Amino acid sequence: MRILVWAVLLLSACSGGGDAVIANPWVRAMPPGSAMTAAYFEFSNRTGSDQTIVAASSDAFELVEIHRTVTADGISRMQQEDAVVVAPGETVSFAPQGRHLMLMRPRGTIQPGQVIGFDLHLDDGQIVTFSAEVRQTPK
Ligand SMILES: [Cu+2]
Repeated sequence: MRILVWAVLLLSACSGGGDAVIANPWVRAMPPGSAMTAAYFEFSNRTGSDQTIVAASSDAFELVEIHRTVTADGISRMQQEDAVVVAPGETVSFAPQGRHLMLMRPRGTIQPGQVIGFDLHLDDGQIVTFSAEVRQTPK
């Protein structure tokens, strides 16, 4: 019986963020000469409690930050966000002109069609993994 319990615990620990669902992920193809780009997706919380994204990482970039584009007095600028709280049942969009993962210092050439893996780190220690294709425009 104890073995069964451990198996269940292991399974839930390996499911990568449990009940978070990532939809429509993509990475904007890098313009020539650019040293940074962004990743977009929708994050749905299918659990019964808040899920808080506190960091993101990728093997393809040395630095990944959570940013939000805000417009004030007609000027758009990006702000770094320390945490994104997703309420139960809620979906948060990372989309152009809004929240995004800022991808900086690529470790190699980033080409359209390439698939890049990401880890989203939650405040409870869970990691939500997903992969996103590099493209000029969303699907
Ligand atoms: Cu940014």
